[in-house]
Formats: sequence, structure tokens, C-alpha cells
Amino acid sequence: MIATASEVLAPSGQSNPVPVPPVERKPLTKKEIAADHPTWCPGCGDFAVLALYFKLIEKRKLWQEKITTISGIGCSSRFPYFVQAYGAHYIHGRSLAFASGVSLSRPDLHVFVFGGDGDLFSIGGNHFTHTARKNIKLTCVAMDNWVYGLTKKQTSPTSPLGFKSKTDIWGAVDYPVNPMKQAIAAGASFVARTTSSNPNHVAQMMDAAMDHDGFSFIECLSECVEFYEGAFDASNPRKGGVFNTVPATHDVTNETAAYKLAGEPFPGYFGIFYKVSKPTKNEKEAAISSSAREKVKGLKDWEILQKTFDRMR
Ligand SMILES: Cc1ncc(C[n+]2csc(CCOP(=O)(O)OP(=O)(O)O)c2C)c(N)n1
Ligand code: SF4
Ligand SMILES: [Mg+2]
Repeated sequence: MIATASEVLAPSGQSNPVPVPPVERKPLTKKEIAADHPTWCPGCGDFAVLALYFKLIEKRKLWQEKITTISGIGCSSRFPYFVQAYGAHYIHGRSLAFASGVSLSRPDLHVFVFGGDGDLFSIGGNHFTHTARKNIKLTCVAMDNWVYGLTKKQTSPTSPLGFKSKTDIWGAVDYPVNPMKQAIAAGASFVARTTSSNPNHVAQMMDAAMDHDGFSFIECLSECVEFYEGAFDASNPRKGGVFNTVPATHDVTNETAAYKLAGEPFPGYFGIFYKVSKPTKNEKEAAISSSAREKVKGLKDWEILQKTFDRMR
């Protein structure tokens, strides 16, 4: 993109600024977006997700000030540290609450949230439900490794029955959350599933999610090689598993069909399960604010306040 001469005029106050020729602002390269060296364990599935996010930013020609990467706490939630752009490494489980505020107040940004299965479905489960039902425009990627990685192997809400961990030494007894079912039931308007062992597929899902006007959710299987090695082998053809994409006959606007697909036993299917268009909270709130502004048009701030006080009498 080119900055126009008027945008690059000499500082204000100068009476006759001399126009300078337009300067070309080059799109960012993957190298420029990469920040700190990621501190994940060698072989962690999270590396691929980060690399594909860089690729997406590069492909979409986004600059730092248009990228917002938000997370909670966890290995996966270290994500924003490694992106050389704006973002926040927020409180455990509260990333979506923070991201909702950013999305509603800055319609010019596309907000990406990355989090773990614990972060999004345990402590953050409540926020997940409400962000989805409000259809807030943002993309939420759950980097699901079926375990608490950062805190070194506790049972997570997606750990399968029988999984032996520090909190379930005899094996997990609680029925796991199915993130796909959870997202569909909560009202997410875009729900997709992918796995970090298939980079091209992750890139496709991120691209499609970003184009969606509403709450887009991606469950991305991302192996924790340290505390749950081999968890997703059954979905990885390189490890003798199968990678089945959503059948071509599947109707993505059919909620019941999407829910049924989500209930298929592991490794299940990969791709877009559900996608519908419905008004976002962003546009509804924008309409409310603009009609409220219209009513007080031309009034000074103190006059608007005075009107409020008068109404309260
Ligand atoms: C309020 C609060 N509760 C608990 C913790 C401890 N804690 C940090 S990360 C985490 C879970 C990490 O698991 P997950 O979200 O699945 O991410 P992963 O590390 O597996 O990527 C927990 C329980 C915390 N930091 N803050
Ligand atoms: S502990 Fe697991 S999730 Fe965390 S960086 Fe290591 S491999 Fe990845
Ligand atoms: Mg986890």
C-alpha cells in the first residue's frame, strides 16, 4: 500500500509544507512478524500453528497495527509473545472476554485468540459460551492437546477417559468435553476442525475463519510431545492413522448434521462443520451507538450529561 503525499507532509504548524513523494510501505514478511524464539519443547505441535499464522499474516498483507493476537495462560497461550505485533498474553481463561472488548471497540482489526483446551474449556468455558452466543467477530483457535501442558500433565477437560495424569493417577473418570459440539451448541457461526500435523489444512481453515463475519472457532489438534505423546496418531497418516475430510455432501448450514459429525469417534472428520451468516454483536452495537449519537448530535458533552440528569429527576 502507498501512503499519499498528504499523509507524509511536514509536521503541523509549518505554514507551507513541502510535499514529499509517496513512500511505499512494504507488506510484512514472515521473518519480520516472528518475534522471540518460541520456548516450546522441540516437536510440540504448537510450532506449526504459529508458522501458519505467520504465513496467513504474510498472505493477507497485514501490518503490525492491524494484527491483534490474544491469549490466556498455557503453553499454547505463549503465542502472542512470539508474534512481532500487537496482542496480549492475558489472564488464564479470560482471553475471550478481553478479546471481545478489543473486537467491539476496534472494528478495523481482526482479532485472533489462541488458547489451550484447559484455558478455553475449563476455567474459560463460561467465556467461550458467551462469546460464541453473542457472535462476536473474532477467530478463536483452540490448540487442543488433551492435557494441561504448562503445568506438567494434569487432566484437562478434553482428556479422554482413562488418561493417567498427575490429577488422575488411576486414569481420568470424567467424560470429556467435545469442543466441536460445545461450539455448535453455544451458537458459534463458524466451526471447523483441523490438526497441526496437516499444515495445508490448518492454513485453509485459518483463511476461511478470517473471512467469516462472526465468531469463528477452530479446534486444532496440537500434540504435546512431552506429556501426551502419540495422542493424535490415529489422525495422522504418517503415523498409520487416517485423515478424513468432511464429506462433500455435508451441508455446513445444517446444525443437526454438524452436531452429528462432531460426535463421530476419534479421529472423526476435519474441515468446516458449520457455517452460517447471522448478525454479529459488533454490528448490533454499532447500530445502537450510531442511533444514540444521532439523538445528541450537535450537543456538547456537558449538555448530553445534563440531559441525562434531567431524565433522572
Ligand atoms: C487463574 C489461574 N488458574 C490456574 C493457573 C495455572 N495454569 C496455568 S496454565 C494452566 C493450564 C494449561 O493447560 P491448557 O490451557 O490446556 O494449555 P497448554 O499448556 O496445554 O497449551 C493452568 C491450570 C493460572 N495460571 N491461573
Ligand atoms: S509441555 Fe507439551 S504443550 Fe508445552 S511446549 Fe512442551 S510439548 Fe508443547
Ligand atoms: Mg492443553
